[in-house]
Amino acid sequence: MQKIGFIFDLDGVIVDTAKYHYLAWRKLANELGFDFTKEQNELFKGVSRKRCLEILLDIGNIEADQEQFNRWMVDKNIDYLAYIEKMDASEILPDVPRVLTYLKARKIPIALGSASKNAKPILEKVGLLPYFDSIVDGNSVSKAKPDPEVFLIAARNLGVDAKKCVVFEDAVAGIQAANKAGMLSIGIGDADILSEASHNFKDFTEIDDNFLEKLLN
Ligand code: B16
Ligand code: MG
Repeated sequence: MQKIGFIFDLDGVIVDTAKYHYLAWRKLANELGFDFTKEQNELFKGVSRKRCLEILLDIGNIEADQEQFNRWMVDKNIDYLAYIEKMDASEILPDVPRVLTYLKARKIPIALGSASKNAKPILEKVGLLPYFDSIVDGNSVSKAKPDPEVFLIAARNLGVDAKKCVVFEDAVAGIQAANKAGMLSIGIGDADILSEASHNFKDFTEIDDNFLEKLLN
């Protein structure tokens, strides 16, 4: 039987860092003289930092040269880092450790496939780093989701055929990336928004051992 690999997105799947991204982007928007709503923040899920700033500046109708653009990217990240500095295990989303422990006990290779350049320090902060055999994040990819690159690199690092990988994702772009990679996509969150996923769950509390067992077989 061919080996199976599991790939987890980070923000919105393992931890809810979207709220911290939101606060940091809203601060920048306010400094630039406009508001940034929680609804608008939905557009930022799974999207690279650079693309987020482009969308934010579009919302505020603001133009910037490259130097200014880069400075705002740095400013936003400094504010975001101040939030994640205070993170601990209490911020892990429900039942994520149960699923990771289940897979680890069966020696299933596990990777992270995230757009974030801050993925490793976040996993360290919440104490989940030891579960991961490979971390593929915003520092390791040249193309953002919905391009499948992040998940294909993760599969290669795990030594698992892409078609034998299962991906947990909370963003539409992430589900599309997993589908393009030929992997089994599992949407975590709103099933109407993530309708392109092969399976949908509100969160990991809905994923029981029977379902995991079926995936492994
Ligand atoms: P950073 P994921 C994504 O992480 C977030 O969903 C997205 O909102 C964020 O802009 C992106 O990471 C980049 O994050 O600024 O930390 O590099 O969902 O792919 O784990
Ligand atoms: Mg995400």
